[in-house]
Amino acid sequence: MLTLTRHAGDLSCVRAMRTLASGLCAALLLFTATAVQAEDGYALWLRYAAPDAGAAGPSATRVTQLVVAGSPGVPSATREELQRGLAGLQGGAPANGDAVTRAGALLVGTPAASPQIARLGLDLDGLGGEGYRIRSAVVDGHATTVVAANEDIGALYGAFHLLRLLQTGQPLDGLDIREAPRLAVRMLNHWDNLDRYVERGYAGQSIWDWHRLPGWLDPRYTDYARANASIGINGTVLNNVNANADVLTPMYLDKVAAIAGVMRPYGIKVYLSARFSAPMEIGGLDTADPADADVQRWWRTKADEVYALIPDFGGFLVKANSEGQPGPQDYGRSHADGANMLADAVAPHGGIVMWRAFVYSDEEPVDRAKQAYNEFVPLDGTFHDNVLVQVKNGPIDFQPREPFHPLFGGMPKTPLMMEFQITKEYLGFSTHLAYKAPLYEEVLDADTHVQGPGSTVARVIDGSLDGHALTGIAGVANIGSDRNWSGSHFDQANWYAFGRLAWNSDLSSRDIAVEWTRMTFSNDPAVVEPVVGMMMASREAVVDYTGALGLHHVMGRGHHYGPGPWVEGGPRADWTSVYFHRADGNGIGFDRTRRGSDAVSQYAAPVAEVFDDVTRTPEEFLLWFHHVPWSHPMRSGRPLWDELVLRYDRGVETVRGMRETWAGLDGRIDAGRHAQVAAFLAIQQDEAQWWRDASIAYFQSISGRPLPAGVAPPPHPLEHYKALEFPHAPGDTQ
Ligand code: GCW
Repeated sequence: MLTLTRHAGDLSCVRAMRTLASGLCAALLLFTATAVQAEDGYALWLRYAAPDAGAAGPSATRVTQLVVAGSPGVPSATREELQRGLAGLQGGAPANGDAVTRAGALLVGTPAASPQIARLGLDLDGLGGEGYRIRSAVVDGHATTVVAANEDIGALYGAFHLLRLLQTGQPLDGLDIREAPRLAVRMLNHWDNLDRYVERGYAGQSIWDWHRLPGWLDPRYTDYARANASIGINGTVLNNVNANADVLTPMYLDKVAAIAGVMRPYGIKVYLSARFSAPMEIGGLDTADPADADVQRWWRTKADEVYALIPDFGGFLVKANSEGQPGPQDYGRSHADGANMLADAVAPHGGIVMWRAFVYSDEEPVDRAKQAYNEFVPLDGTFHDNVLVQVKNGPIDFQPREPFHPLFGGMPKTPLMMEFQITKEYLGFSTHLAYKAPLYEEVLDADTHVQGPGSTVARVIDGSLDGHALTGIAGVANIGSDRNWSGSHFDQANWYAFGRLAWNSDLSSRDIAVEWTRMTFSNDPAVVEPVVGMMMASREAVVDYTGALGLHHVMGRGHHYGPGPWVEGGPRADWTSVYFHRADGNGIGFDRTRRGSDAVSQYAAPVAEVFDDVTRTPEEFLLWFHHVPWSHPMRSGRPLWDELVLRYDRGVETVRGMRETWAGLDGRIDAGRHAQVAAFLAIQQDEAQWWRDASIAYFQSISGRPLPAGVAPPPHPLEHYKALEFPHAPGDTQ
């Protein structure tokens, strides 16, 4: 469906038509109607839109014939996707064939399924099952684009790569591409409850419609699988890590099996979060002690039952002895005892266990940033072969900026899996535009120095540093039942970028933003450049207006919505803001140096030395590692207090600029998506201002310092901000 864009010219024309009933004007109006489609975001980056009028559109190359070798299952999914994509991009699907018979063909498959591919003798060594080659070749005398892989799933990934080339306007000649993923397990973690409530979800209900499953398979499941396969995601944990044991009952396992059936042709394995006490809750046992023979037998039998229904079931994700969840420590056993017991149950079936390291004890008085390391490092080397320890990117909890988690590099004998958060619990929920790829990139590129320079976090998790074959990465999903999947159009980019970096951690966040923008909005440089500019500035803006220079955990209590630097008291100190920022009349910041909590010593010596030294610590981590006076001189020459205040202002200013840039794109982007983004940016600007005002009001009440010259005072007294309440803010724990 075509809609008219609301150019000023169109409106004046409408006015003129009313008064003059001018036929000429009507013709002009039709003529100037641009091909901006009415869109709601459901298609994600798989819009396969025909070339934009007047812009450098998708590739001019036309595929004349489509040959996808192979039988049902993955090859059918590949064929359907290519047909759909080419039909959209070329304005009509090419002829299907069993073999290449004309120039301009696209040949996709494995040497085993296609004699024509086999005859080309392409070198597919080292690509594994998921890798692929894309080659311009001559097949039986016809110029052909070939997508070849060792296994069908590689061919599907190659097909998506080819579609990406076409969508982003790249020609199909002279191609010689070789791709294989760096990590074995690339997955989403849904924090979705069985009643469809999504913990830290801001995009509606869970997409898993448990009540209607297995009878009703929402077509959305297939589109979910397509979207994930397009970025190389090959696993999904369906339920919340704060798990309900019911998901392991026969009734729910039937539903899980139905979802697995939809995922299978797209190379996506289904996993479940397992509640450690399930043997008691649904198994009738009176203990969940991992050393107990009945408990071990229960899990083995349960694994057998799961695999009988879902032969390619991926395995279990476990949050144990963390934030009130049951676990092996309830019985005096270790995390390794618990993980290994479950690992043994799934091992005969080829399953894995992902055991989370997000732990901090109720009783420990130690700096929370240190606790996971303290608990897990002594267990290094004791986990069974099919266990991955899943570690959040930073030592606290998905803050807008954190230093990398010291466990990366601290457990060389254990494969560590990265856990990023795609949903924006601490970065403005779904209404703030914050492109998270620069955050992911910063962490992956961080150098642990454990084996000298170049020992990056990326090399820890891809196994190359310590020689692990079992490797993985997880992203806490931002997907829900909202029509646009992620709650906001721009949050789709975080899902997209997570998948792309999971496939290849060397990709740059900017290149990913360009790719995504071209596929999601337009190839028009007048759109791509400003949109990418907004995206690339956005995460730093959030850091600035929520608390820069290493401040962390300063948000509202419980729901985590909005500012709350004054939060204190309550059940535990390390759930308060004052615990983390430690502001007093003299200064601010958490002293994690050797003279303080000594968290710095959990890093390798060269890193520890930098973080321990206030003059060498990067300013973005200053208050993470140091308690410094308000007058501390910053590199800008300003005292810390002034710098902090100016950062708050800078954050608000960046959002104002983003809003202006977006307003300038009116008419170049379909009206529906443009309007929603514009409205969300207005919300973001108001809320950035609120964060800034409330934070300055609070910290000024502690520092007692005047605002730098020209800086506007907060419009309300501190008490106003403290009194605001948000009882039904979304996503809070239930
Ligand atoms: O980020 C915090 C969240 C909790 C979450 C927990 C975790 C699933 O506030 O909602 O629980 O981390 O990662 O386990």
